[in-house]
Amino acid sequence: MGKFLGFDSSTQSLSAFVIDTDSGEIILDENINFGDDFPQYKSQNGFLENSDLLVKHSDPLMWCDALDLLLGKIKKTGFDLSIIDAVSGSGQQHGTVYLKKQFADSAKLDIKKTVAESIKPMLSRLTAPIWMDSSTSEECREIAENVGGNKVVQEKTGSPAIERFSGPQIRKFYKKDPDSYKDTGVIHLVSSFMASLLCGKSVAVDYADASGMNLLNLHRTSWDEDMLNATAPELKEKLPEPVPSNSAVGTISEYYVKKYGFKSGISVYAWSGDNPSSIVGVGACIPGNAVISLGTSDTFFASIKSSVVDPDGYGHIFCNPAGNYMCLICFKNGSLAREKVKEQFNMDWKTFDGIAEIASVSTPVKNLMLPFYVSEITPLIFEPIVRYFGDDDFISGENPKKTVPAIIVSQLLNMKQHSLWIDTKIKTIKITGGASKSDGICQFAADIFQTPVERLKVANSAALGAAMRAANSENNMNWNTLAEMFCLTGKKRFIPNNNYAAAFAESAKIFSDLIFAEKAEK
Ligand code: XUL
Repeated sequence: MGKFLGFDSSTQSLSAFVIDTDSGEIILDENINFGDDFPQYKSQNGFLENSDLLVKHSDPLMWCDALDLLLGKIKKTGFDLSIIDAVSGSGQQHGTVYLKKQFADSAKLDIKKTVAESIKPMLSRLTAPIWMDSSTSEECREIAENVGGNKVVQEKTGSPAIERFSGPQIRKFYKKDPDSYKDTGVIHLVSSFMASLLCGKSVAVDYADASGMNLLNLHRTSWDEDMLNATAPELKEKLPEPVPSNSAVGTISEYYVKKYGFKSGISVYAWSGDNPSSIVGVGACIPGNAVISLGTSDTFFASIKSSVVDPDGYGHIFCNPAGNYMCLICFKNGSLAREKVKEQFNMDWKTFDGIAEIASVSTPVKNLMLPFYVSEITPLIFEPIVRYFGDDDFISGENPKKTVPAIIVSQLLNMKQHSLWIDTKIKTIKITGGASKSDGICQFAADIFQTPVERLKVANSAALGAAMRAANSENNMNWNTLAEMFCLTGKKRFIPNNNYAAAFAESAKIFSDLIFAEKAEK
């Protein structure tokens, strides 16, 4: 029993949760936002502007500064960080940070400097490609070819070669800038980079987040020699060791003890990806529940026993931090696309949600959109496409009462159609993330999936999951006990309206045909 800190280093913010496993309460919930708090990094949505819309990079020094800013903010509130017994965290998946050998040998932080000032001279690449980057199609083709095709990549790593995954990103860097690649001593994921910053040394990466690299052999949970060779030379020497998610990877560095008052010697447990941490944070690490997480990206994931793969290659299999596997499908046009509609009609979220709620309880929505305001991962689309299909007063693009329901329904139909390959029976959908606050979205999800939807009380399930993972790793606390304590769902359960089943099944088919036609045209 004790107090456990979980961080979440996401695309747009860094947050921290502290859970108290004696009282069953969340005793700290703080965050900072990159866009608002760091105008100097010119990253309003957490990434740098680039004239090539397929390229999305962030400045890793912003993540370093974020640690100082968030911990300083927590200290200022009077919260006593010396009560923390163990720490873990979650990071946006797939992003890679490139550091010189000096970091691999000793990433000691200087107490007289900020974290960013200590780390700056150790970077071998100034920016970090993140999960939103889709600029590596050529490298994906080359990697697949090098190992005998995408079926082999998928069989070994749980996914075909995917643009945003770390392996293709590493290959692109090696090809474009071989000298800096050579100068790189260690390549970290966002999760293992942030854990390293806490420990003041280069630490291991957990199996779950390592599964999103196209480099880990899922069956052996070790780096796959063929994948390494297909990606870049001498890569094995540059990668952290993959370890089980409950491994202690170090202890908190003196920097944080002296500066922010942490207790000396507490364990830092392996950080994981945000989605693997979320599966724990929503209490769904045991098969039977699927999760819809509505954040910068929308994701659909579930805990599964076998490593069955998606024949269309959109879904991924990752190691599950709680054991066995999880499947995941990621949609890039998540909240950023919903936000575009909100901005188009100059409305606030309350109005957006109000329209969604009214629409969700009237007739089933038939108007559809191709709602890809930015390039999309699922389905793979490289240029924005926004098209309307349905009533005249919807196609005009001037009717918010029709556009809001249409984007929500179309996004959920896209999710439904791309999750049909999952062979585990789903009894309940747990919904989390900022947009899950909308009753309309929850009801539409229940009707489209024809499955009851439960809304999690805590919206940031990645930070909560990270804190729960720290508690499980430190004290061997049972997942069910932790879930009963912290993964509470709201009183309201969203029950599917059976009368809408046929209409939404028909819309799902039409939506798939629209995508097929669009892709055939390209
Ligand atoms: C998952 C993915 C995104 C990021 C967002 O594969 O790319 O969900 O993890 O942080």
